[in-house]
Amino acid sequence: MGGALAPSSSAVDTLPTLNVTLTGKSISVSGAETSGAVKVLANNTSKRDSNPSLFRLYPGVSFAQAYNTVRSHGGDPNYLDGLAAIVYDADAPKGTSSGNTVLAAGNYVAIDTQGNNPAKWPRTEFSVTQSSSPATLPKPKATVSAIDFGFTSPRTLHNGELVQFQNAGFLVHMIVAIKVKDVASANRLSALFLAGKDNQAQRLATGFVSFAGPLSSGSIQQEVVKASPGTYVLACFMSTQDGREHTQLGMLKTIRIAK
Ligand SMILES: [Cu+2]
Repeated sequence: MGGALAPSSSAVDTLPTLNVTLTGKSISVSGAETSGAVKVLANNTSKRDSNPSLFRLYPGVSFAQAYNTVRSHGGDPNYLDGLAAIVYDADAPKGTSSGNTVLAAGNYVAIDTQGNNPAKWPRTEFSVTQSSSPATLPKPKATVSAIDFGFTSPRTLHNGELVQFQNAGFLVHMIVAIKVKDVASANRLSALFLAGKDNQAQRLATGFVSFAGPLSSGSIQQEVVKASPGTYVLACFMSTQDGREHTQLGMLKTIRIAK
């Protein structure tokens, strides 16, 4: 009788696992390096937070080529267009954490993007081969999409549920959630971010959760939501070419996270 009563999250555990080990000084990848849906299992053995990101290099493109192109444009990851895609970017606190994504066959670079100096980010290259029977992602309980320039999502997410975070826009976007005291605070915080008054806005924040770091158009990341119940504002702080943050273009949405 066990099968029918098994929690739906068991589907997550049937995915092939891509292991990413982060020491703070190095990053290494092992396990399922085949195309299709995978569970990215991060093992952070350092004493601080890490931020594993997976970049797929387009055929014939070297890491140096992609890196130098972004660097020569002020670090704007939209300049990866045609060279590489950011397919996964999740926080990895000390210990183990995981998320699901879909890998296409190709050459990849795994980078720990924690810290302010990209030249020092630990990285490693690996390749993903075409699977003859690629796994598919489990059905999420809810989907949050970043678009140009806003979010589509249910009004309420639930702690402990599997949510799909995806970039359905054309530009690179992130999906973070800022916790506030109540809806009135959410409205004030949003008005301040819209006006570009980030420092004042941040004073209203009582917590912060990163659901997805910068992701390229089309990238999908599934995670079990781990956030204390309350009111949150979804936000994207990527910059436009004129220097304004996406929050100033309205990339803000008030949601509730329930038990
Ligand atoms: Cu954005």
